Amino acid sequence: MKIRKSLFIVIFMFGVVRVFAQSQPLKLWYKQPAQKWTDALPVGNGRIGGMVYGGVVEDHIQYNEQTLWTGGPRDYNRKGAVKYLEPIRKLLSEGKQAEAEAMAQQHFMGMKSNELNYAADSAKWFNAMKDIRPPLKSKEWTPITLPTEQGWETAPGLEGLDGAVWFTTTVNVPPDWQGKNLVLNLGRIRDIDFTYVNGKRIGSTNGTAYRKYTIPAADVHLGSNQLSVLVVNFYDKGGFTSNTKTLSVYPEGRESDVISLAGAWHYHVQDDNPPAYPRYNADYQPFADLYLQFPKQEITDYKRDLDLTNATVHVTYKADGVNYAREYFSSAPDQVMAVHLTADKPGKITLEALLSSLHKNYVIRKIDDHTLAISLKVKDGVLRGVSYLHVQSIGGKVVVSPKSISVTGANEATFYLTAATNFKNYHDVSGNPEAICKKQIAAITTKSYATIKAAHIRDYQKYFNTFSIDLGKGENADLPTDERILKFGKSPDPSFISLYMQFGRYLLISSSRPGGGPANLQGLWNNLLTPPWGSKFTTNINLEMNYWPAELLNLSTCSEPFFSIVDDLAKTGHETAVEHYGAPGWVLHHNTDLWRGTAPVNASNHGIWVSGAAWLCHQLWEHYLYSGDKGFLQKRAYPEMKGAAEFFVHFLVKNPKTGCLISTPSNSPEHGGLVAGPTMDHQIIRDLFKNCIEAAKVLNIDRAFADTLKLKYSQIAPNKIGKYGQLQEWLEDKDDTTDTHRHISHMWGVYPGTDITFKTPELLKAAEQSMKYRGDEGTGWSIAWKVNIWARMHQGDHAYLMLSKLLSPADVSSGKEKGGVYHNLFDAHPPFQIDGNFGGAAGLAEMLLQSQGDAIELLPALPTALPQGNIKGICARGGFVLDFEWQNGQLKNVEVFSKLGKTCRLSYAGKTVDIETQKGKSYRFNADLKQL
Ligand code: FUC
Repeated sequence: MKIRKSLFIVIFMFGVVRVFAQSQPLKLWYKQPAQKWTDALPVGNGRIGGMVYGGVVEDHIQYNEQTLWTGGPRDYNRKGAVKYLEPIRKLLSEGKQAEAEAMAQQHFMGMKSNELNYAADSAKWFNAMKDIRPPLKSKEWTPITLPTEQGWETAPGLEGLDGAVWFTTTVNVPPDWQGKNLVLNLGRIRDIDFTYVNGKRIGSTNGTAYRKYTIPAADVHLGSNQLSVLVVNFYDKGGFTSNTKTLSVYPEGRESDVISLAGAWHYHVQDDNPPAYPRYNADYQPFADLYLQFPKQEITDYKRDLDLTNATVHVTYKADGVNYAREYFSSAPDQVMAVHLTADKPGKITLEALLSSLHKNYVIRKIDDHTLAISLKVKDGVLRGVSYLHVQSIGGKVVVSPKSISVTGANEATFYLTAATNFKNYHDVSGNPEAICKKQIAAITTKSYATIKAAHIRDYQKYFNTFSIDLGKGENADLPTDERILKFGKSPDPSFISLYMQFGRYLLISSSRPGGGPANLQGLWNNLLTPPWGSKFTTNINLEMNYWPAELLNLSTCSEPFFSIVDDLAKTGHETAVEHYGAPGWVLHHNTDLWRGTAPVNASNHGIWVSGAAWLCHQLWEHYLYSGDKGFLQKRAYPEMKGAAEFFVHFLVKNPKTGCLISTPSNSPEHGGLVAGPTMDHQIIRDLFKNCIEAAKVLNIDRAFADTLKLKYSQIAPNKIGKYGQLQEWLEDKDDTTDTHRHISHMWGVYPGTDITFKTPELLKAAEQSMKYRGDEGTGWSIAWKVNIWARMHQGDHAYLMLSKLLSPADVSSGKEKGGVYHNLFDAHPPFQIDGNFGGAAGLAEMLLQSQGDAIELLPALPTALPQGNIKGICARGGFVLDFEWQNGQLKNVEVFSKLGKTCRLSYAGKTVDIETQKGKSYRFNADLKQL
């Protein structure tokens, strides 16, 4: 076999050289530019992320910097909340859930930003708005098409706007309407409207009600009538949000005689500075947009791709006999995003580069003859951002104006983009983004594009090439990715599955790098000022799921940002433990953000969930199991695990009915309201106690504390089987077998926990029953979780079925909320949420190898659909890295590399072998697990 050198990579591990080949094209590719954001291709260096549209006449790279969020350092805890803990518990124990939730909502939820001043400030602001009379329309008014179903923010110029906006149009009244009252139908308006006809107010409504106003006949003129509406919007989506059919006017009683008002209107912003709306959590923000505008040309042979083997995006096309090529990447070593433009004939690169931003407060300025900058400030918060765009060209002419960079007749041109904010850490915003950008651009000006690109690829492949997978090639393998998605359910395409897994690894490497923050709900990529769920960190499944593939798929280093957010949360979470529970240690509820808030947020029926810290700690312990890193355990993980356990030692209370310890008040994530004793909590707390006991033993410390935990462990309410043979989600046997809720929290003990295994067959059977009742549909992350759970149950075909659902096309969905993939393989919750990408990649691995028990199980849940394969670099607990092959659904051979020199127990098809290993050595076995 001829070996292509470029495909081979050398990895040094404990002095041993391991060489992995990536065996098939690992590309996402398309025959057309992106139309939508979820068609665009992501690049990222763990801090600067870009979404490349690849348009021919206008290219667009929407970009992010990981630390640009709304808000600022503040106390998220509600002083005195602890006074209500016992009363809430008491109400719950008396079966008064509604009363408990009401009390908790009023007194126990965390503090919102600007909560104390908002009522007075907004009343004052609103009073100033509400009496403003309709101004006369002038030339300054901007055209707009109404309605804007997704809010006025979707209209150019109104992005992110909150405040008061006038809208106006003309109603032409025909002669036969004269003398009639008219009915004006305006649909839903967010949030309040003041509606005028010919300067006279005819109605005003506050809230989501449909607006249907009567215009008295006396106020209607024949011919032209001026309709003016002042819309006051306090936060988020604003304006006329119904569909086109709604906006209309007709004479009373003659509904069919309707004039549609949908279409051309004009607007004028009255005031875009309402007081900051109170928020529990901050939102991750888009940074800015780079536009590259090219001369109009007829083109052919367009292609756009993302190459996962070297983390570069390409656009190529032909025009006028010239081959054009663009290459894009985000470099970690040089901390810049690069866009490199070439043509195969000299002097053909001509374009204008522009920067803009959705943030209202932004300024573009010229830095020098090769550099343009954008400075911006988030609206509700303390963060500022700066970004430099620097160009280097060969041949041609470069002109930097105060607004843009133009390149004319160059042979090639390269743009380097930096971005930074004043965020230093969750309590320090004294950073100097200008200085950072300046330094980074200065550092690259002495380097060639080839050098910067080579450093990027070297750095990226250090991560990426620790693992490879080949599941065989299907008949759709050569199709563009968007077409491949559509065909996936219809004909086998195993290399699409391996591509999806490697794409998950690509996303983790691109969004989570040592020194940076963890991947949020959208990883690193967000184009909206008010993104879904704030694009923050949701901790009742989502943040944890982002890191499921890290250890297993040989990307342990990418977990560092996860460990660092835990370091922060253990500090802020201590304050919450004190203020809300009067407890030692630390607690985290179901959401956090850049500022590391840990208090309960949103509604009391799901925001009071106490097990976030304990779940995060599960992953700290897992890191120790995979890496054997005692220093990490001693200095970082154990103190945090201990803190989380101390909280629960204090928090757990005796259930008067059973005498067992229970977690109350809490919630089975987002299901069933505020309760005492959800099953998930008990599984997670048991796991935490067990791991703490084990860690104390490894470190030979805290014997007395470990004894306390042992005692408490045995007293925690056990998993219970209910009347339908199901695993009970709650203390009471009240599960509804027809309920297909997306959260499957009581399955935590199956995956990622180990409370329920083949050693507890009755419970495992009950868990399976619950999974069947819950069904196979769900949001992206829910389906991804199900892949892992069915794999843990050794039901490969069911796990595969779930994986196929995760890979179903999101863009042709029936309108029903279901998971799938967008054209760029981003996971659809819907909308986009990255956890499904990560959970899916981990789920496939879980089908091929498991090591949560006493042995490393090979092919524990191999589906019939994947009869052959070859995997290299998959990791197992105990410090082992495995390469193995299978054919006709049977193991062919396996090689185990030992990083720590521990005993290795391998198991396959009923056979088990134990071998003593030496650190840094490999061991080969045949299909019968006979050592070779
Ligand atoms: C939880 C889930 C939702 C979504 C959100 C970010 O609230 O229940 O489905 O994933 O997090």
